[in-house]
Amino acid sequence: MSLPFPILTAEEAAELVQHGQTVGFSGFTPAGSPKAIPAAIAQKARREHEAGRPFKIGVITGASTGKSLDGALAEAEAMSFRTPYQSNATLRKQINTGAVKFVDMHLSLLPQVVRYGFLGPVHWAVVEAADITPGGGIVLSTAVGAANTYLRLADKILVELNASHPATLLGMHDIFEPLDPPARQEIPIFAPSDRIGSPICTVDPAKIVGVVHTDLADETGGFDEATPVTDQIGQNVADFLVGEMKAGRIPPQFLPLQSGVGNIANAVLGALGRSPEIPAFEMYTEVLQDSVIPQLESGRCTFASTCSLTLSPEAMKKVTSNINFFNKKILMRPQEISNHPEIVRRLGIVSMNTAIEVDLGGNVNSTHVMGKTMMNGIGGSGDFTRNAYLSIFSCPSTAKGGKISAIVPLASHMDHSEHSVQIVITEQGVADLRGKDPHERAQLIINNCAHPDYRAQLREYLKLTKEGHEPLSLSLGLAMHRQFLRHGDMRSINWEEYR
Ligand code: 0RQ
Repeated sequence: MSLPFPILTAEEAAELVQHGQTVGFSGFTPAGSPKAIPAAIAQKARREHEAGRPFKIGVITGASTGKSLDGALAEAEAMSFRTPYQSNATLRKQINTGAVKFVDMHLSLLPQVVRYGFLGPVHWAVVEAADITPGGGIVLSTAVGAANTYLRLADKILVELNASHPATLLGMHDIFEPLDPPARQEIPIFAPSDRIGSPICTVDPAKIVGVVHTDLADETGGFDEATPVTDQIGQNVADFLVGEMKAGRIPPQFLPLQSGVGNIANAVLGALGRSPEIPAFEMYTEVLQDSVIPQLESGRCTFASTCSLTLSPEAMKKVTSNINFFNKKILMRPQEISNHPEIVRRLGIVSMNTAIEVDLGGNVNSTHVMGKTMMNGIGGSGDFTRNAYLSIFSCPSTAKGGKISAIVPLASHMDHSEHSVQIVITEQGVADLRGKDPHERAQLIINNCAHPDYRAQLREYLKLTKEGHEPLSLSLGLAMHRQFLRHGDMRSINWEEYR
């Protein structure tokens, strides 16, 4: 089918993007992110810099992206502003030196923040598509992210038509964008498989200024091999959920699951799939990782609503080679819907996210190492945690070979407060914080989740903080962090040194 749009090379498309403009890119994680155009924009930035001219753009995406987008643009020093989430090592460094301004945002909020105009105008939508019609119908590829909003709001559109994603992905997306207040109504999703929108994004064809043909696989990384620690965390989560079913707090047909990204999340889902006592389950989540694909095939997972298919090339091949099956099992939604608090609360989701550190009050830091160094961002973890039926945080009890305890007196940065965090799980065990006061919480977290190397010193801290509703010492709360920065190891702290 011939298209009425100019067919451009990636370089020609990049030439159109000007210094100082804001670009909304499709994708959510490396899945569905454009590749050729951002890489060409990075090349253009290098040329401009060599010619002594400034060239930086504002980059808004769905979540993290791949090496051709965040990687290439960061290496070319072509980004002035970035939101809402990232996971690229070069960009992370630039954020932490202040070279790139980064706004860490709840992913469900991003599309409305853009619509409300809080981030200024979006000059370009650059989206990856599996198919496009002459009338401006766009079949997105392996994610929706916030692409539907960028396509509608942007002044101009560039499309990467990627032959590596089959046009048969048509039907796997459900595009729905709420109206803004005061006209907003309910989002009519009552089960993870409910379809409420359109399988395509429809745009004014006059806004499409170019189509770039590509044939590039998503730049998704693999996972680290499971370790005894990650396996044990997964097992502890599965055992906890079985206990909740037996106690009648999870219904026999189970509740929809959300799971974060990364090694821990992948291991947890693997363990849930293997657990014979957990019935077949549905997912209402933002990221579908490799471990869910065999579970969809075997029927352990009966349906997955997601925002992206963050799959390795091998797992993606399984999906595309059996697309008729997976088209009935997977639905991709905009992040505004996949992460929407209204739906998370209504469906009674069991949320499972990963912490960097948890404090004795049950507050969770998901984003900043030693309180100041940005790791990735809050992502969707807050959207789900605050509204889940059961909100679980898991992490290994220690990091960096045992030199850092993930259980600390006071979180050095706070993303999820004690009011939202219900269950903490490490390889050591489970702290169920529901209905517990702050002193009970602290005892449970130390006894059940802290590594044995740290239990005695955490108990000493508690002894020093008996008074008050919260077990807090203003002078000692961050002493274990200071101990690490001073001595390279949080263990064997002498509390007197920090009084
Ligand atoms: O460092 O990479 O140098 O080895 O953090 O940690 O244990 O491999 O775990 O891959 O699951 O990532 C919280 C970062 C965990 C992630 C986080 C160091 C550790 C290692 C990675 P290395 P692991 P994971 C869905 C929902 C926030 C967003 C979210 C995350 C590296 O899960 O970004 O949940 N979550 N979104 O050594 C110093 C500590 C540490 C530490 C871990 N206490 N101190 N370093 N690390 N704990 C996603 C989206 O919304 C898109």
